[in-house]
Amino acid sequence: MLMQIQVEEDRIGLSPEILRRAFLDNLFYIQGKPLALATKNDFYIALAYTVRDRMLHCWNSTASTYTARGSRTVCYLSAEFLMGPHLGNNLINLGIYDQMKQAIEGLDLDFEELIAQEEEPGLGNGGLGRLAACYLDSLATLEIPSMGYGIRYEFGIFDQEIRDGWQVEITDKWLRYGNPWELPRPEWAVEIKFGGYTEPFTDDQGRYRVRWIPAWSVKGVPYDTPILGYQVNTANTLRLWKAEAPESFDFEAFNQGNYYRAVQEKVASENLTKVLYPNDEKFEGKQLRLQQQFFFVSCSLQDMFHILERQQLPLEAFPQKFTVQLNDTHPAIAVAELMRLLVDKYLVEWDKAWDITQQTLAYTNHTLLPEALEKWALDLFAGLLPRHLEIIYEINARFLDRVRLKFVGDAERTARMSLIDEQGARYIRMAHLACVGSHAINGVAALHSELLKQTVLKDFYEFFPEKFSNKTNGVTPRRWIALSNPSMTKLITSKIGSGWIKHLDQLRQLESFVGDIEFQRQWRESKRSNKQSLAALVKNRLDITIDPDSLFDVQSKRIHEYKRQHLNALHIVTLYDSIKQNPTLEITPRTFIFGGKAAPGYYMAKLMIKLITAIAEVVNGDPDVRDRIKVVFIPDYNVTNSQPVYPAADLSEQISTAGLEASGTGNMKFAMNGALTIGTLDGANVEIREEVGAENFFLFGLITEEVAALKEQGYNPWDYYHSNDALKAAIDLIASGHFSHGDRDLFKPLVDKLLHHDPFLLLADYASYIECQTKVDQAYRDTQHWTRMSILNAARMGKFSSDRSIRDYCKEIWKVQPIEVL
Ligand code: 7GP
Repeated sequence: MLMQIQVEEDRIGLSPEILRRAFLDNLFYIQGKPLALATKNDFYIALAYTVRDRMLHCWNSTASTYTARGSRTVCYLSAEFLMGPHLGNNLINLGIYDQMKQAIEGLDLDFEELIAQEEEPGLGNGGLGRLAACYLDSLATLEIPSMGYGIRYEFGIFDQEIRDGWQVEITDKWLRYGNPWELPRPEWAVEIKFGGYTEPFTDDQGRYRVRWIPAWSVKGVPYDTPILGYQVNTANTLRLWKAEAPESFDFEAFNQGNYYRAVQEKVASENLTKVLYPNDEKFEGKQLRLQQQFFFVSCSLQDMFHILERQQLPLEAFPQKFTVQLNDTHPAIAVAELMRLLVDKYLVEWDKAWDITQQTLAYTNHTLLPEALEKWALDLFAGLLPRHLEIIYEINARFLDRVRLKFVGDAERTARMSLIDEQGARYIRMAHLACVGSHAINGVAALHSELLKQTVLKDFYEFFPEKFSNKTNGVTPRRWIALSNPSMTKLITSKIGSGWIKHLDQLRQLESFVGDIEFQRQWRESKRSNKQSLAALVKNRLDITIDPDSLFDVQSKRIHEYKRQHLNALHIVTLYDSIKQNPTLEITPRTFIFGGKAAPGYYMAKLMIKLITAIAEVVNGDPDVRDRIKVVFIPDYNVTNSQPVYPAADLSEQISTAGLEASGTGNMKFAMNGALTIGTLDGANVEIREEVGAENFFLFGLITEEVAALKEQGYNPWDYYHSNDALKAAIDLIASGHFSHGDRDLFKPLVDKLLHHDPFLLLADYASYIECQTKVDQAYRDTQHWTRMSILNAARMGKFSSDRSIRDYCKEIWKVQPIEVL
């Protein structure tokens, strides 16, 4: 019989007085420092433990409740979780932000400064990783039994510095000062095997079986982080795996006594979880990456089997106990690994194992870009996972038999759908594996899900249409409004109460205040104070003065040609050029703000950053411009640095080539915080516009079908260049060296690509974009009307709460119910 532990008031109490005592206690007993000797980091750690203590009893009650209720659990498998700093978020979810602020300020410490001490866990690149983080927040808030499974990278996404206008990558040492939010669980470590060969044998019951003799192995150690929901007792777990050398590995058995090579391999094993691959939407067929993928997938699946065992459930119960979501194809090897565990380890017969696998797994696709599609060279794959290759061959043989039966004589289709690409060098197609092994397949916005069915997954849609559905992305209003935008939060709550933080649809109630002059004034005041804060940050970090009364026009996201930051740049150059031609030109003063990282190996993206910073240098320094336009590139865009950006934006740039942005989630964060969108009909922009109303959205550009048709008929960017004087002038100015101290070569690759290929149709969309920007310019002058549009945007964003997305997944894919934790 377990004894109920005596929980001391100091560990759970929520009043400022108790919080203060607990904080000092933690400072003394955990950091070992009296007030007088403590550094800012000591204070931060003491503060973090004070908060963590208050989460731990929820965490333990949650675990006991789930065990007692035998809950069905959502397992979200993702190679990336871009969590952002935990402290502020946990304070919001515990509902003690103000009490803690009071407690800390009572000690004459700067509360915001301590919160800013946290090094965020940047364990993701961009949208896909941040989506996973928003989903964990919603899963906990909706009281859904769930577990996030991923990789504990020692180095997350690099820190970005800008030197001489260029991006420079700095190693992200986020664990340098320790991580108070995680608890290592070495007692639940698992072993992961790699390489070697397989051999058939007959077991003692006379069954034909296959044995995998691996060449090396690593140990996976789980590190658990509690994920607390908003004002509920539910605290779920994010379980991230770290690779370590195995305790005892009988390398002599495989290595003929080659001791040094074996030791080398042990060192290599620890490199497995060292670093996150910094590519966004570009596949790099590196062996270490495949090791990472298999490592965390196998760790997680083995963990699920252990849970099943601990709860004394039979193997058949696996798909009832667990529903596993594959966040893109990075964990798609789960299809083969689950089959291997069932068939080879647990001796389940193939058909039965296949049923379990399909019933368990579901797959989300996050991009249509062909360069992102994962396909592993067969030799590389075979060297690392020989048994999995055999299993994939078997899955493929059985699957293609069914294809041939349904589409008799259609050999081309069979070849297209094969799990193995055999046109030349052979590859394993991970998206195909994910589709075949899952019972559900979804895209992340309505348009994207349609395009999936019409393009990359067309054959699969025709084969099993019932598997396909859409789940439009969402973002958590806890971090992206309540925490990031306290002034707007306070204003909204003063009008409609605080229920909207959990039920974002309630924001609709703001519509009844849209004509209220006093409310409009307060709305503007809130936006202005947010702009002022961002201006102060920019001044502080970059020593650039920006005017909070100018229009803040923001594009922040990963730098990518398809996202077209250079189209935005062309607009700036056009404005600059018209001011130079006509120095008295009257325009709405604008501050152009950019932020985002480029993949280190993506030259064109890095050149786009250089172009923006080069334009900034010239424009900001030109006395003729007289502050009518300013350009700022905010370095090191990450979750922390993004939080003051969304609330300060007037205009949100969502200008990807139609059909290429699967959803976007920044678009949602901006609009929720009262920014208007200028955007193409792409990704979730389509649905945002539907919700907020076409009259409150600045639409421009070709639509997906027009993009396809134009490319089909033979697109020639030259025609646009020669027929549009402003466009020609802007491009010529860049080519002339005006922004590069006379250097005509610097931007040549970028200019040439636009003039000769322009795969993302900037030139085709330029005129429409500029015309739309002129409308923005005019609309902003009508302050009242702009305010009205801004309020309506925020009021109508209920659909884009990640709570709605998660409810859709729960109902339509995962079939799970909430379990209340008392
Ligand atoms: C992104 C998509 O580009 C973005 O449109 C979407 O909002 C986000 O996923 C979340 O669904 N994709 C990635 O970040 C990515 O790396 C390649 O995709 C697998």
